[in-house]
Amino acid sequence: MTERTASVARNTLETQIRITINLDGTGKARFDTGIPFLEHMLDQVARHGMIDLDIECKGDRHIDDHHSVEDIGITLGQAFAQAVGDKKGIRRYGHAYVPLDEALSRVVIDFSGRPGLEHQVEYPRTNIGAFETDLFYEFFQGFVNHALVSLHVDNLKGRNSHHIAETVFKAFGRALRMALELDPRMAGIMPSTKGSL
Ligand SMILES: [Mn+2]
Repeated sequence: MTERTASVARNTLETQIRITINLDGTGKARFDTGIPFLEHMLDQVARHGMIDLDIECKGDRHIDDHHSVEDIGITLGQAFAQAVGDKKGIRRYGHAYVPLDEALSRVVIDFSGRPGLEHQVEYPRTNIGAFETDLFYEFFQGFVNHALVSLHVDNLKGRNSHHIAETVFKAFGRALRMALELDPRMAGIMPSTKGSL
């Protein structure tokens, strides 16, 4: 099997980011972003997606975390698009429901080649620690635009914002894992009657 890995560097005046991923990893993660709650969430994606993630970000965090979080989403999306290659043999669609105590979220993803985000998540708190919860939307929008996926993120239940976020990111990891898994019956076959994705 060809390696499904990617290394992407993205540099702007606002952020300098380097990301290496392996879609067929063991869930190993290394982060150096200065944004601990985002790292806690991306750790869930690595572990539950069985994807190796190495993410470094130096950003203009003296302003706030907005540029860094959005640009990590963008760069991660670019890395996924590169690593997934021509998409032959993948399951293409993935979904997961993940609970954590009272919280329950559902994520559905399609490696469709078209960007689309439906994000229905309301956080009771504006902040989780120092992290601003409205930045989760910016992360997913950046990811979707560059991974070229349709992504539906729905929180179904929850009271605690930390729990809600964690169910969203664990479900995102599980849905990615399902969608990117190679289906032995689809070996070498494009999972679309259009012939390309
Ligand atoms: Mn936690």
